[in-house]
Amino acid sequence: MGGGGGVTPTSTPSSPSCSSEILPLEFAEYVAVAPVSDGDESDECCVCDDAEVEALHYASRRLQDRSLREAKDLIRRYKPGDWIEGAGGTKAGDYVLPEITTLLLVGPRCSGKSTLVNRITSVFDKDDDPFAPDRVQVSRNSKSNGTIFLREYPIPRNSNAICIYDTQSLSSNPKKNFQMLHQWVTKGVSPGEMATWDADDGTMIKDIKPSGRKYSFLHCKTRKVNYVIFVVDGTSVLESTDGKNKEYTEILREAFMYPFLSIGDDKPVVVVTHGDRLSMKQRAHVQNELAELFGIPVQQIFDIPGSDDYQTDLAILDMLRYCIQHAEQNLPVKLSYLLEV
Ligand SMILES: Nc1nc2c(ncn2[C@@H]2O[C@H](COP(=O)(O)OP(=O)(O)OP(=O)(O)O)[C@@H](O)[C@H]2O)c(=O)[nH]1
Ligand SMILES: [Mg+2]
Repeated sequence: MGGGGGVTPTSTPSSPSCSSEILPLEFAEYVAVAPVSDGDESDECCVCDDAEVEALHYASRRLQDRSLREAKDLIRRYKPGDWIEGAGGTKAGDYVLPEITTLLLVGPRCSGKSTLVNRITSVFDKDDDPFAPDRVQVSRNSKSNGTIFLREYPIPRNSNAICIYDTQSLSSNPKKNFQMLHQWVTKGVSPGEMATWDADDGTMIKDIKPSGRKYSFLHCKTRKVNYVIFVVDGTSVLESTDGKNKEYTEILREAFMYPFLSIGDDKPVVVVTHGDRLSMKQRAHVQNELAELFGIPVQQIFDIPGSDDYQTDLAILDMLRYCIQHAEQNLPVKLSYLLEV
C-alpha cells in the first residue's frame, strides 16, 4: 500500500491497486481491478449462488496472482542500466553503471528495517523457495543491540542486479547521524562495516567488535549507494504528531533533510511500517503528516506493514520499482561521453 496519490486523512491509504492512474503504464497493468459497480445496488446482485461466488473469488485470485507474477518478473528481469530513460539521446553505455544497484535502508531504532529485508525477500521466496528461513535477525525489543554490522542482501536472493543494505539505526544524537549517514552515502558501504562510535546505550565498541569478524572476509567490495529507503514506524509517527513523543519526528526530519541523502535532486523514498497496528484512517493520516514533514508527495511514501497479503506484496514491488527508476535516473554520465558532446 502507499505510493499512491490523493491520500486524505479521511480516505484509506491509497495503494497501487487503487491508484492506477498515477502509475506507469506497465505497473498499472498488473493491478487487479475490483468488479465495477454501476451504482445500481438492487437485489439482483445478491442472486449469486455459492458456486458463482466461489468462481468469482477464484477468478479474482487468479488475476491477483498474475498481477503479482508480472510485477515480480519486471524486477527479476532488471539489470543495471535497463531503465535509463536516455535523456538527450543517451544510451545505457553512456552512463557509469553500477555492478549492482544498491539501496540503503536508513531509519530509527526498531523502525522495521531488518523486518523489511525479510518481507521483501519473502515476496520472491514465495515462488522460489516458500519454506526458506528469514535472512535477517530482527530486534525483539529495545534491549537488544539491533543491527550493528552493515550487510548486503541481494534481492531476490540469487540476484546480481539489486541489493539492499540493512544498517544500524539512527541515533538520538543528530551529530552521530550526520557522520554515519554522510560516510555511507559519500564513501560507500561494504558488508561487515559498523558504525565507529559507541552505541547509544553505552555499549563500548570493543565489546561488539569481535562478533563482526565473521564478515571480515567480505570486506572486498565497497558499493556506491544508488538510492536511499527511509524507514519509519507509523505508530511512533502517530504518537509524535499527537504530541507524545515529539522528538521522534524531529530526529526523522533532521536526518531526512541531509542533502547528501538525496540522490541527485531525489529525496529518499519513505516506507511506513507497523500499519497493521493502525486503522486505515490513521495510516492515511501518518502518510499525510510525513508528506508535510518531509516536503515530498505522498506518492513517495509507501505503506508497508508486516502483514503478508496481496496489497503489501504489490506495495513492496512498487516501492522497489520506484527506487530502481530513481536510481537509474541519477546515474552519472561517463566522462568520455561528456567530452564527445
Ligand atoms: N506489527 C509490526 N511489527 C513490526 C513491523 N515491522 C517491524 N516490526 C517489529 O518491530 C521490531 C523491530 O523490528 P526490526 O526489523 O528489527 O527493526 P530495525 O529497524 O531493524 O531495528 P534496529 O536494527 O534495532 O535498528 C520487531 O519486533 C519486529 O517484529 C510491522 O510492520 N508491524
Ligand atoms: Mg535491524
